[in-house]
Amino acid sequence: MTLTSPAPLHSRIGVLPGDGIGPEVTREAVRVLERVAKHADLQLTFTEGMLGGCAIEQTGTPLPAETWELCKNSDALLVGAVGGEKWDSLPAEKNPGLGGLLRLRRELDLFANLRPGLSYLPELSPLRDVNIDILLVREAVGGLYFSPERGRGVQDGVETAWDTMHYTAEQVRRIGIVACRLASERGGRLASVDKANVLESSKLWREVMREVVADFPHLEVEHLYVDNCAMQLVHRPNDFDVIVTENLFGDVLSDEIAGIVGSLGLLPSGSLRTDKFGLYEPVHGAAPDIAGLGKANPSAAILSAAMLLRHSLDRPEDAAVIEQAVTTVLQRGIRTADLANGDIAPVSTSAFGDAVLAELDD
Ligand code: GGG
Repeated sequence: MTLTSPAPLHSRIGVLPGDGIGPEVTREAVRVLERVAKHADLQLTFTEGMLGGCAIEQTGTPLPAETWELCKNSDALLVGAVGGEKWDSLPAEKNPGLGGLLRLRRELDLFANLRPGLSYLPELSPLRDVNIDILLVREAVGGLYFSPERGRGVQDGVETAWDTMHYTAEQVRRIGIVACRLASERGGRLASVDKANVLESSKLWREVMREVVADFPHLEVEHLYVDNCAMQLVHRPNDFDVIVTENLFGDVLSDEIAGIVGSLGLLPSGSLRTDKFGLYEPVHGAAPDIAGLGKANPSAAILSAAMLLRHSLDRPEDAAVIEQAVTTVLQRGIRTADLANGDIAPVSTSAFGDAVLAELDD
């Protein structure tokens, strides 16, 4: 995303660690930011707030008023993960995801969710000859996740539940423009993904995307159905550069990209709007089954912190230093449990963070 004004000397980072493994991976990301700030003479203040299930336990709501205040008074947000089985059956507004994280994205209008999938170490991929550098641009405040009509009930005597995929032309246009600009700054290739042979919302998506790409004639553009895209990603992953798609399709395809890269623990994300403010979080969820065991891979959280520096604080060089440190640590064979194999004993979440800090000090 193009930045227009210089970064302030002092930046306020709101930290919302959330649930499950969220706190342990966020801790490593904050340590890395503190270290970079020290080396780069950057003033960062970190203020912690509650989001998700932990907030429900303490205050009865997933997004308490104090967290809102913190978000409004921050230059960028660093989020861990939210959710857990315990809260899954709560109604939408009380749910850690919909009532917490997704509400935050929606009300802050963070419509452009950037999910970079990079082969930091090609040998980690389960596929052969893979070296991908894909940027998935996910529309993040519309679609099925935010159905104006959703519900559950008995209709004609039958238990029924329904969600509706809803998009305005303007919602498609603005994410399309972001994706075209990013593709122009990168490899010049764009795949727009929909299901225009079936869904009305996708027919609109394709029509609007055709108009948007007409203003970027230098781009090589393909329009793909989401099922075909899922297959092509496995078949010819190296051919993709920027992929733009709607909310749910983007969530599914980014997990597929994580699988191609080698682990969900390697995919960071940033949710942006048209100013510099952004929310940065790993693509992975709260993983309650491994919470507190020191098994979580903090790479995605650390790489999200790098995205924060690049997109919200206008510090691309510092971001690149972090990305290089994570790559070097992985290359040196230091791996958390998700990436270790028979030959490599896994290190803990904090030991991986220590190794990244050591690289930053080098
Ligand atoms: N860090 C990502 C996270 O916490 N995910 C849980 C969640 O509710 N995600 C919704 C989504 O991004 O689709």
